[in-house]
Parts: sequence; structure tokens; C-alpha cells
Amino acid sequence: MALRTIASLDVKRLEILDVNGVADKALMPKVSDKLLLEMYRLMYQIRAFDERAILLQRSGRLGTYPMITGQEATQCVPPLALKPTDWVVPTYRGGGVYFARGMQMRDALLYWAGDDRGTRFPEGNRDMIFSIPVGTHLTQVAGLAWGQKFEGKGGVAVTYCGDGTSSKGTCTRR
Ligand SMILES: Cc1ncc(C[n+]2csc(CCOP(=O)(O)OP(=O)(O)O)c2C)c(N)n1
Repeated sequence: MALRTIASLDVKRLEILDVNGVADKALMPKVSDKLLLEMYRLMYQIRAFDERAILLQRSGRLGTYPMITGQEATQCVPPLALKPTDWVVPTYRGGGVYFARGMQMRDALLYWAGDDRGTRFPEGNRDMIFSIPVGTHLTQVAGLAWGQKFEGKGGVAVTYCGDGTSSKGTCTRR
């Protein structure tokens, strides 16, 4: 039988900043220098926090800690577009979202050390604490969005999930 292509995959990537740190001006999003700086500060904060937390975890002072590094931009940019009254429900790997929403790093450390005081959110924020079970929070966010619809005041509900959440286990067929 002749060799034939029966499927192919095309993956595209848009690169605004090259490996030398030079930005393509034509592709630059229209955001102020102040906002760009805030995004950079938050991304940097996430990495610094990650490094510290993993050291604490490896030395037995935090019970567990899921690293965020690699997902900094997806974590800190969307929350900057939200109002405090919007809802955000991150996954366990979503602590960067809280930093963008004003949570203090000491509170995040308390949480991962097993202290309930670490779930404090800034006054007025409607965030929910991390979802440790994967996938279950998607239905909760749909409910929160539905509630906002009933309230009739507008607003959004944001959540995140990984590919391991949306995929199916291998042992479902017996
Ligand atoms: C309901 C439920 N089933 C199983 C698990 C065990 N579990 C922990 S992490 C994980 C994989 C999640 O992958 P992904 O959503 O891609 O997130 P990642 O940790 O890779 O960022 C699973 C299945 C869980 N936390 N919750």
C-alpha cells in the first residue's frame, strides 16, 4: 500500500519579543508602560515566590507546593483586567492569580503550610481558594457566572485548567 498522509498538525506561535529581548513594534499590544511594568513586576514576583516556596518545601517547612514557573503570564495578566467584584477560581497551580488580585505573599505561604489564615483575600475581592480536585471547579465557576447573570450587574467569572484536567483517564474501560 502506498504511503499516504492521513492527518497533519499545524501549530503556530506568535512571537512579539525575540530571544534577544527585542520587541516587534508592529505587534506590540497597546498597553501603557505603567501596566507593562506592573505585569513584569508580577511575573518576577511569581518566580521569586516559587523559588522561595520550593526551598521551604524541600526543607520540610511547607507540606506541598505546586510550582507556577512557566505560567507566569497567563496568571497575572487576566486578573489585571478584572474588577474586585468579578470571580476568579484558580487551580492549585494558580497562586500567581492571587498576587495579581492583591494577596500578600505571607498569606500564600501560610496556606501552603496548612494554616487557614492563609485564605485571606483583600477586602471586597470575591475570589475562591484554590481548587485541589481537578475539574470540579469548572462547574462551580459556571454557577458563579450564572449567579452574576441573576444579579444583573454584569461581571465575569474566570477559571483555569490544565490538559490533565480535561483529558480522560486510561482505566475507564474495563
Ligand atoms: C478529581 C481529581 N482527580 C485526580 C486528581 C489527582 N491529580 C492531581 S494533579 C493531576 C493532573 C492535573 O493535570 P493538569 O490539569 O494538566 O495540571 P498540572 O498539574 O499539569 O498543571 C491529577 C489527575 C485530583 N487532584 N483531583
